[in-house]
Amino acid sequence: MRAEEMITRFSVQGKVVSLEPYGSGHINETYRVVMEDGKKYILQRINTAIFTKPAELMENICGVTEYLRKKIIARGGEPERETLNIVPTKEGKSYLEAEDETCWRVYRFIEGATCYDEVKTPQDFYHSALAFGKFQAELADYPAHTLHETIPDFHNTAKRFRDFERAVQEDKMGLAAGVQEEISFARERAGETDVLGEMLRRGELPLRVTHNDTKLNNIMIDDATGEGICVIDLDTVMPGLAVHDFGDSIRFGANTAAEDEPDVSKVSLDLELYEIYVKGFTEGCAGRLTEKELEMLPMGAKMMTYECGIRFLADYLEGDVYFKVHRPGHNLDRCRTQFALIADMERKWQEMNEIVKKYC
Ligand code: ADP
Ligand code: GN1
Ligand code: MG
Repeated sequence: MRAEEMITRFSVQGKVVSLEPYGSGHINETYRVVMEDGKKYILQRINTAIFTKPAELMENICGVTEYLRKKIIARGGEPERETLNIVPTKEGKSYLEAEDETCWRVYRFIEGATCYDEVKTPQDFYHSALAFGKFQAELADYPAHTLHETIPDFHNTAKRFRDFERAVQEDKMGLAAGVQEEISFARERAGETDVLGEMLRRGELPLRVTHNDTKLNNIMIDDATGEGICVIDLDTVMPGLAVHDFGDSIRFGANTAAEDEPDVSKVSLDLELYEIYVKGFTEGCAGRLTEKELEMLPMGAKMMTYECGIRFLADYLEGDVYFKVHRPGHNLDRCRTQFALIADMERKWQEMNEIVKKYC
């Protein structure tokens, strides 16, 4: 098996005992590897169709994890568990570019912690909020200009909308006729897609070093203490908006249904979880969020949900070329849950804003 051959080219000892696909990420190919000395690793094939400049991507990750490691050591934490630890190749490189041009990397496996695909207890969600907020606070002084933009315009929702419209016009798979309701739903809200971008350009919202993919399964929760021990999936750490980091967590974690639930009647915004996240995130950011950022938190939640919705729908129309799918119509189900969640946010808009005011 290819992955088995790849792991031996990194600085690991002895033979492979087991190697199996792992996790539920939509982008990279991830494997959990156990070696005969008992050490465990995460081996990933980087999706180079999406991350077209792996050298720059890994430069970002090395920079950010080294920076975090120093902070963790300074506060007496455990650098082995509180940030990702890159295992170099046998040549000492941070990733491997194989002869067939596939790219691979290895992290030490973080033991005694779990990534959840759904909120099991409100406490877990609170701790994830605290950890994502703290992640941003710890990177507040990171030299942002040294970070490469791994996916240009990643959270440029207005551009995402134009890309979506192109997918509708091209209608490569002939599927557009069957999703007119969803297309209309997206178009009716097109006027909101540049609100946050405009505020950024006008200097009303600050550009910060953000994670940009803050869903619950990108955080490891310590099995013993329940704390958010490590923020993972650092592929999209780039300058961005704090409200987007807040918003993506709400989109994924404060939904009463899974991201890909086929029965949209199960979808709604859980206001209790929403409030817990507002509390944890603002605490984690340690007073750094400006008044405008706080005010725009609900908009961040709505726009991240909208953006994901149109991205899933565009991918459905393009023949599932971006997100991994596990059944026909998977991306359409994902789109529908996002749109149902937006409809519920619109119903609860006033409450969403009032909750934020409590923490201002
Ligand atoms: P993707 O970009 O595909 O989402 P991730 O980097 O998030 O890839 O990894 C996928 C899953 O692998 C995570 O959700 C988590 O369960 C697991 N994982 C990733 N890195 C580690 C690690 N260092 N230790 C333990 N588990 C990990
Ligand atoms: C992808 O890599 P993963 O599964 O954590 C995607 C995010 C989406 C998310 C939707 C690089 O995240 O932008 O919000 O799926 N990552 C990339 O679940 O496109
Ligand atoms: Mg992930």
